Amino acid sequence: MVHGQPRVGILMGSDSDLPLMEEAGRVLAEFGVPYELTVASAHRSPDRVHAYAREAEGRGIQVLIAGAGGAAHLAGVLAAHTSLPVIGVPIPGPALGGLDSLLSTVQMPSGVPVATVGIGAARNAGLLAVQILATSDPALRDRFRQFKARLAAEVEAKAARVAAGMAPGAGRETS
Ligand code: RP5
Repeated sequence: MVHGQPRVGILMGSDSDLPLMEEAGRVLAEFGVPYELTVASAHRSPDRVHAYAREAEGRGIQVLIAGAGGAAHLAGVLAAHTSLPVIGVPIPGPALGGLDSLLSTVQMPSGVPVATVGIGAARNAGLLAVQILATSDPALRDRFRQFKARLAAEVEAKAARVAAGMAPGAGRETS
């Protein structure tokens, strides 16, 4: 956990979503971005969702990340009640593998967007939040550029291993 005024609010429909949604928090921590994390359900606790959305901006939150499964309306309801950018994470469930969550998160009406990442892609949600914050934070932008450079270097290393006929992962640093 990074100390300081939270800049990102991570919400999830149930504590059963926590193992996945914690990945978004881990990314934010990697970039030194303070965040808060809570449970609020669009259907089971609509008043809590409403209150959170109304108060978040005034508390200094700049981006919301919302993960929910099934009839996943959490991100959309938050977006209805705030002008903060909302990133939606469709949580995979047992019935339809997350397709239900994906469609109910992404198919927002015109005028009320939710930036929806892939099914279960909480890490990407964290990265997108970092990128949004980085548009007005040069130090964070530098850290994100370094992250992109590391990604590219990893691909170069993989290409070299493949060219050398090595098995996937062979020759990788272990630390
Ligand atoms: C959704 O229903 C939650 O976001 C969760 O993904 C799913 C199951 O919730 P629980 O029954 O585990 O509380 O609202």
